[in-house]
Amino acid sequence: MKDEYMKWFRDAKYGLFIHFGLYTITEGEYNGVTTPFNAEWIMNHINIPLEEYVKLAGKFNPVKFDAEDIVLRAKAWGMRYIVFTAKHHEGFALYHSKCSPFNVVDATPFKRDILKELQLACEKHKMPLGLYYSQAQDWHDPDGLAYHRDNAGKDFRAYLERKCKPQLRELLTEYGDIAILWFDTQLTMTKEESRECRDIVKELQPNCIINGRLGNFLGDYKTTSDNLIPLLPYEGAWEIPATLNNTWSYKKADQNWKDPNEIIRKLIKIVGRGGNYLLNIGPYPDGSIPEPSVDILDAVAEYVNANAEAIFETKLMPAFPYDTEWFMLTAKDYKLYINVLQVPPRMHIVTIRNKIKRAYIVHTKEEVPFVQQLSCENEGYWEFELPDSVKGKKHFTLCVETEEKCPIFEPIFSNA
Ligand code: FHN
Repeated sequence: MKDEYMKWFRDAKYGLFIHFGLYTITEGEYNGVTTPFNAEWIMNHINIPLEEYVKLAGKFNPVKFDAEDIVLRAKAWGMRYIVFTAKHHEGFALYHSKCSPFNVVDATPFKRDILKELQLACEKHKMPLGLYYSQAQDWHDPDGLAYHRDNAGKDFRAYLERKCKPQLRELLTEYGDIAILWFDTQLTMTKEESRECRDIVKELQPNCIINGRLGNFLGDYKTTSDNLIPLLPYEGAWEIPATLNNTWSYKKADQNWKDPNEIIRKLIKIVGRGGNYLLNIGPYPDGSIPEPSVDILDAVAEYVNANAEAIFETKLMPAFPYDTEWFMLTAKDYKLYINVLQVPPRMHIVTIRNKIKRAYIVHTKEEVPFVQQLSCENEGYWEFELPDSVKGKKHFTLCVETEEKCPIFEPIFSNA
């Protein structure tokens, strides 16, 4: 297959995004002002002058940052890859960059190469590591772009040559195998400029996957808008970056955490439509993970780990014709998974024509008796007799093995 190097990504389905930088230590507040927007944008949004902002580096000392703990947690949460902010729009490198002293080793009392620690922990535990890199925006470099600002007098080419391209080379030569280069906010980058970034990645690590936000349609897969799930199944690899509250880096004022059930629902919806869910944490200034994030991801993990076969290595399938509240479907060859999100009074599905071979509860492997017939409206109709073990359960998954390779749904409206 032409894009065989992407297979692991398409199968992975669920990843951990980590936003960590100097912005983290503000917790979304600076000199008594709370930013109204994402905390990692605080410099831009509340106009912190650069000479003030760089002083944050002197306070950056996340002594509780524990790369191995994060990787092990991600594994326990069922996640299959990590994407870490090597450099966000603020311009600060979370690794020991030789081409800019504005980095975690040279500019902070912490002096540890956070990315190196994460790389080693990921290698030890076989966790693919992706790097977020803000390729166009850089609020520290005089020629880096900034959204909401006049960039007219800047020499973007100079920034590309002086910082962006050399840093990409560092990241791709000094930190082992990089699974994904996760670019973000192309702004006015030309096709040629995006192409130059792509070429560096592919020259140094041909199997490194590039996300769609490189811009100019030069990525290897589509990155959707933040937190936006496509309505329909989408062919080709895609991924949605998403938050657990309303910000990416930690923000004290944002305690609007999502319910684990909502995350489970979104995960299944995304997977059923053929995508990956890249779910974010923003560590505290001391480097530890906020308890609410841990609580949510622990709760989601119970579902993910018990029903892993219905989530991972699944494949794109046609849209089910009804908007179902109580279940969502995922599929593999010859298998349809009915991910039950709210136990219905009667477990039945219409508009489905496949022939059932057997049905079982995924987490217990119990066989489930079924009836397969035509409904009184002459539609394909399945009904299942649920075992006592799932009665009263919030979520569970039923696997239906079918004679046919793919699900066959009937259209609701047809002239035939
Ligand atoms: O501006 C960034 C934002 O801070 C965050 O990193 C997200 C993650 O997808 N990307 C940009 C906005 O889309």
